[in-house]
Amino acid sequence: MPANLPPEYIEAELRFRAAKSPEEKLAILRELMALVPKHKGTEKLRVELKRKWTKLQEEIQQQQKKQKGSRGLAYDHIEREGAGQITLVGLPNCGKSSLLAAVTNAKPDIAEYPFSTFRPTVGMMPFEDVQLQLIDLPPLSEFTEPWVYSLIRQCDLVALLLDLSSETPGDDLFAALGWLEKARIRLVSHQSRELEGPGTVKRALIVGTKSDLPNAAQHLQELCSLVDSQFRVIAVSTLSAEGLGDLGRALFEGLNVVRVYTKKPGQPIKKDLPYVLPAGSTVTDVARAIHKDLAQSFAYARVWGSSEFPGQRVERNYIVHDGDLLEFHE
Ligand SMILES: Nc1nc2c(ncn2[C@@H]2O[C@H](COP(=O)(O)OP(=O)(O)OP(=O)(O)O)[C@@H](O)[C@H]2O)c(=O)[nH]1
Ligand SMILES: [Mg+2]
Repeated sequence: MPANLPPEYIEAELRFRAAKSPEEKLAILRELMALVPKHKGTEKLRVELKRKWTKLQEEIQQQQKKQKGSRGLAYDHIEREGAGQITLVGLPNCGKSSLLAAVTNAKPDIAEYPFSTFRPTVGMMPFEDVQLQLIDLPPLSEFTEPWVYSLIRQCDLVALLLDLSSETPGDDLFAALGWLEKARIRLVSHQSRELEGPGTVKRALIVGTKSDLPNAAQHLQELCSLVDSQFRVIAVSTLSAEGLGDLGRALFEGLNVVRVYTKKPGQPIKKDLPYVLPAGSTVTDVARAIHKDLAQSFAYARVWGSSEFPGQRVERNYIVHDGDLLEFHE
């Protein structure tokens, strides 16, 4: 039986053949499917169009998946929460995900084999009265996707993890720094005040992992003499829990922030949840964090903590310290 196709169909068919992108082809295919007359003579043709339709849809889906992977649209930014954002960075299998799982409630994938992490996982680590935001990342290697470096550039502190059971701790350190350098990221001491480029300069500290394994102590020594106080080095084990108790303070200190508490005049001296501000902030900065009008309107503040005597009256540009309690007077 002849198909008896209308001239519009022939015309659309020609456009279909000339179309380049799968999206364009799919749009014309829709037209073709609507134009083809529905009778016995076109049955084979309609099956063929349906087959093409399915194939094109699969092709488009795969293309979208690939683009998402390579551009990492979903992972380019992670909203900062808590007292600061810390990325867990290191070579494959060094124990990043294990550390996240040990100190937060997050459940990242952990495996004996390398390259087990392929997306970021966020966890909140409690430290005294604040929370530190940790981000577990895929490892540094030739396969590292650009979004990993984007997240490192945005964080407040890098925790560079190095496997203390590795026979070559020094080489590992230089390999990790080398990958970062290629992405124009340079790590400096957590105390460094010089954060000007070229590229991105990030404060960092080194976390030696798997300290329970043989030769870890010796490798830790090697590493410490190599970095020669350029970076603070802490040793931890998620197996024995060694060092995990001190990790919170080390990371908090690495963030270079201060916790400041406030109370209203006449209220008893009591520390509620703190405001977290960059180290070096003044009393006026604290007032601004509370409310922008207060920054304008207050006359002076009283400080309990870093001041010479409790409740001392201080000026607007007084620099606050971690743990200070402030009382604002209009
Ligand atoms: N003995 C010991 N093994 C550990 C410790 N931490 C991690 N491991 C082991 O090291 C292996 C790798 O751990 P992961 O946490 O998956 O390492 P990772 O750095 O996240 O690995 P990638 O995501 O693949 O880069 C696993 O077999 C862990 O059980 C530790 O403190 N002690
Ligand atoms: Mg991992």
